[in-house]
Amino acid sequence: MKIPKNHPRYNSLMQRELIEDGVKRGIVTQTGMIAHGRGEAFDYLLGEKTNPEARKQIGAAAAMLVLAKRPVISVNGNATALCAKEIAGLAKAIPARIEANIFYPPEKRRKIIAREFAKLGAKILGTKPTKKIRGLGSARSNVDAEGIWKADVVLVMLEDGDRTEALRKSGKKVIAIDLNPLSRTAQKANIAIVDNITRAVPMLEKKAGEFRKKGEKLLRAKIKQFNNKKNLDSVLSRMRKGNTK
Ligand code: PTJ
Repeated sequence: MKIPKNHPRYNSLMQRELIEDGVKRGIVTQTGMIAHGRGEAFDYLLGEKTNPEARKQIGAAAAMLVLAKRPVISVNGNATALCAKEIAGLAKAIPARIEANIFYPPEKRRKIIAREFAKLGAKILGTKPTKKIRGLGSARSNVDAEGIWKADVVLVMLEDGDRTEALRKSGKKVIAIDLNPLSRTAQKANIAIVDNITRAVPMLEKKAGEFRKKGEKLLRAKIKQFNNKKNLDSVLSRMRKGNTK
């Protein structure tokens, strides 16, 4: 379907098309459509815009990514379908490695995801995972020895479950992008960005570019000032008040 650019719900409809197309091309698991619908509902409650809390969260996250020694951006099917190009741009700006990590079979989807990034000139990890993150029963535990396994900071997006907790238990810092402020992922992350990945990733790229020119002291201060729980509480009260356009 050709969506006219001036359609009031253009962005939202475009995202549906990308997910549908991703399913057809084997990038997105069918359950990814349910995850997307859940995200749409939360995004609606946020007025489908980046709110002041998210701006703070993005600032702290960009500082953490720029200061990291081995940052890794973890991508699944939905993230790839919605914004592979923007993720590749963010990885360059930090700089960070990208690793495919999926929950649902088939495992060959890791290769399909890697091919999508290869088309954009980005070589990613995760097609031959040899290490396992402890405490996870799912395929999400399978990680690349040179990627998530050795990472000090991992950026996860568009997933809920127990991975953030397991990554933190293994000594890593976790930044999560999740539209649900109540999800386990958002609650357990060091920094949760409650925003749509299609808006948050380009903003993170911009901030990371700016922060690379700043001193370490200022970036450390940004992280120190940040309080994940306080920000999530503030997002929740914004949603309850009704933040529609
Ligand atoms: O790893 P894969 O490719 O096998 O796919 C895994 C999915 C995405 C299917 C799986 O992780 C899943 O079922 O996720 P959940 O439990 O539905 O969690 C997805 C979370 O992402 C929910 O909290 C949604 O609100 C949120 N979400 C959905 N769309 C977006 C989003 N957050 C940010 N931006 C979005 N566009």
